[in-house]
Amino acid sequence: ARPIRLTDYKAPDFRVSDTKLVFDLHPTETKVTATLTLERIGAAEAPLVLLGERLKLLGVSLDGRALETSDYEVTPETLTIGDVPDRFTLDIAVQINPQDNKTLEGLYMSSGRYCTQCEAEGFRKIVYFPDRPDVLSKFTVTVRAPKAGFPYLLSNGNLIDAGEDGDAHYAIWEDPFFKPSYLFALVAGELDVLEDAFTTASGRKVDLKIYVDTGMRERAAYAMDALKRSMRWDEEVYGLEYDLDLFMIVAVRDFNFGAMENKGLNIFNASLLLADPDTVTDLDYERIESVIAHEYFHNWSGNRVTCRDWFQLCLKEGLTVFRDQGFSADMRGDAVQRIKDVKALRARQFPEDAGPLAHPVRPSSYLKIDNFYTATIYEKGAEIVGMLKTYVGPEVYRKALDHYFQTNDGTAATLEDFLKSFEAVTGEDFAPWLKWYVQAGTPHLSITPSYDAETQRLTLALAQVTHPTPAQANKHPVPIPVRLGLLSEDGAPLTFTIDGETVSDTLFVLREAEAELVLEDVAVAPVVSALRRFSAPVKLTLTELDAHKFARFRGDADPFNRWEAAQSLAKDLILSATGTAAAYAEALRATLADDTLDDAFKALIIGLPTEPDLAQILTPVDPAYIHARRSAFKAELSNALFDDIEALYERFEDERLEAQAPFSPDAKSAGRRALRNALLDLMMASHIDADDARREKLNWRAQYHYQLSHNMTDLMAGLNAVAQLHGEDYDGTLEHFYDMFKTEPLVLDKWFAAQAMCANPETLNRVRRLTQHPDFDARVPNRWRAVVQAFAANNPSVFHDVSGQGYDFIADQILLVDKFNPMTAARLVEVFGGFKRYAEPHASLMKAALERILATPDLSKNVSELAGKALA
Ligand code: B3K
Ligand code: ZN
Repeated sequence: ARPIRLTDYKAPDFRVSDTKLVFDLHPTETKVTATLTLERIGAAEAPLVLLGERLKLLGVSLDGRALETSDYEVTPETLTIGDVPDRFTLDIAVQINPQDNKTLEGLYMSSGRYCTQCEAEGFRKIVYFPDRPDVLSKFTVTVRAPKAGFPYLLSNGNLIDAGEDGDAHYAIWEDPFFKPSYLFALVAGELDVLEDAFTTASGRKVDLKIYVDTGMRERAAYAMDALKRSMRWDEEVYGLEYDLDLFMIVAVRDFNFGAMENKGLNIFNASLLLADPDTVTDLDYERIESVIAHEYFHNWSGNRVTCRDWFQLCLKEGLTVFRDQGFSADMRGDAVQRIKDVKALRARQFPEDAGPLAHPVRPSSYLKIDNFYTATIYEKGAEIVGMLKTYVGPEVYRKALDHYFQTNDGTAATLEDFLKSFEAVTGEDFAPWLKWYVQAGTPHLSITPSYDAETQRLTLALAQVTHPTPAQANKHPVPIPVRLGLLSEDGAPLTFTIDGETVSDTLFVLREAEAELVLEDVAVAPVVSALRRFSAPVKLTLTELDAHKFARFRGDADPFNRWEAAQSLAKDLILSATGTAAAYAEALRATLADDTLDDAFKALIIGLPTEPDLAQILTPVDPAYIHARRSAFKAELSNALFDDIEALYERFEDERLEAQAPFSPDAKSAGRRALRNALLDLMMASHIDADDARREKLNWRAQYHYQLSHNMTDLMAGLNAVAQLHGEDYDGTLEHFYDMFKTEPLVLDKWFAAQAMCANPETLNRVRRLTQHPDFDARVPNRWRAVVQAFAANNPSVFHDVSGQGYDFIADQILLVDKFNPMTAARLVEVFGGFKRYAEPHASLMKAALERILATPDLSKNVSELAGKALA
């Protein structure tokens, strides 16, 4: 297959000012008719090339005249009409089979309902069309289906007509906003609806409707609340209002990813919408809130201003992630949100950027764009917007964004257009920032301080380097905003003078490969707190004493760096074979006793770096060593603090039993639960080498926690505690859980995932057994991910078992799912991505698994692109 390249971009030859679609829905023989109003805007001799896949063409007419088969050419991916006038109307009729469509792209059936997923290139599986994001059209859609079984017929925009026709009925939807085909959506079937309304800042009333499986209406209440808060927030923070009279969301069970921002008709994976205390955890509430916001925010960043081509994907995704992170920070606290976002960035994006699948935030070529919905596009893309905001400050940032939305509204834009808005409001050249978009790899930043007590001067030597990545050997410096402050060794903030001003915090932008920064009037030898709030997505090496890290752990004024110092110390201590937990335990004890810190922050700081975090800094990676060292360190920490954490846990336990307050998902209550559950988890770690009395106590605690929980958050924490001990109770507890929730698919996903993530070696056989379980179905992406993805991505010590059986299992699963759902199968290839960094025999075994995948006949483009790159 030939790659698509950014440099080959060519503007479309035809405009489609108007698109009328008629759907006659049928499970295996749906008829789709498109009437397109076309106008030539390119070369006079250019033929009309429409894209289409897996379509049965029933007929084409041009300006009302039926075309002969000799008038056009059909290939498996195109329909080409050679000789067309400059303005004309084209009628196309095709037949498709939604029931057989297990790719979950285009029009497909889920739980007896019709639904669609078009981004990025799914519309071409519905009808022939110039299916590219820079062709914007006004859509009018007629949906026709039997009344029985399909009472709701939904599409984008406003309902303009509806009626009956014997046993069938129809609805006609008109979307007044020009949109690309990837934002088209249709849903038809039996649904329950939760209704509400929102009045915009300018006083317009918007009807809000969330459609869910019958009987699930109450579980949409939290999503509705999150939606209204998102709408208000976007008005207040970005000055952006909703633009239609109706906003609909539909939850479906079978979905390849999280959710989709179709204009006026968002479609959600049910796992990111349905919520109540008995079936979802606090983490689910948090994710639902942020994804509801994300898809809603796309209405401006994505829909009103869309992307010229798919290389610009991060124009909408990076910006929208940055916007949803801002929303979550306002809802739940900036420091805690920032730590979670950086954890996610490091867990997913940093390894990607350091391995064979590294690509720029704006890639330069691809085989399947589906493969580029990556952490780099989303998370690193968001970091770049964040750096721009840090650099220009919040007020100028808002002006630049106002300018961006005003000047690009109704168009398909590029990253250059985005940066132009920063240039327009500052008068500065933003070309250097474009390097962040076109250059792959995480920059390494080093800072070496030297203090002269006599002159009270602190000199910081800063340097940056980005290592070569595949197909990009030479790297250039990027602008790196470095926020930094000083503290004394006992943790008090320390002022200094820069540019004649006395401050305790400053922002320096490193633009070249090296620079020197001089801070004056530094009264004592300082502790340097650099890259505060993680002001740039880089790997920092700061030359400092461990005592300085401890000082920051105990009292950095920047909460992010306080957490960061703890993580950095823990990483060093875990990986050095001689590290002991004593001093670390003392600092953690002080942190837990600090009443000025909130519970959610404390819960985060209790969490040690994960095994994948540690794998990023140990070369070659030895998964068994990492697992053993981390467990030993955690056990030592647990033993050192046991009485404290137990007392704290008990205090919360009493409080919980006394309060009897109804469950609330708010940030404060969730933080309390997170802390109590983190304490439980840390207590459990002491089971290694524990005596009988301790073991019995831990068993009892885990069971008690599990049995006395009144919500899914605590229940899962209890189940995970039981799993960590992996004692006699484990199977019985799993059975009990299964019996309670066997009719709740979303909860069963948690049950499957908890087993797949259990670090006991026995899990290797268990995951195979789980794929034979009557409730397992590889065709349901949520269920498949709950077992297979959870195992490969979140259970490193077992996945990387020296036998190579974990690799074999995952390779088999990728090949199995690739036969019917390539998009979802390909997502999993990345778990083999970093194989070259692993110690033997892992590296060879992982490589063999990739080779076996790549050698399989009839592999999809999706999987072969990623497996090929991973091996290169
Ligand atoms: N834009 C969609 C992602 C589409 C993925 C297609 N493979 C959801 C989102 O980012 O909001
Ligand atoms: Zn998005």
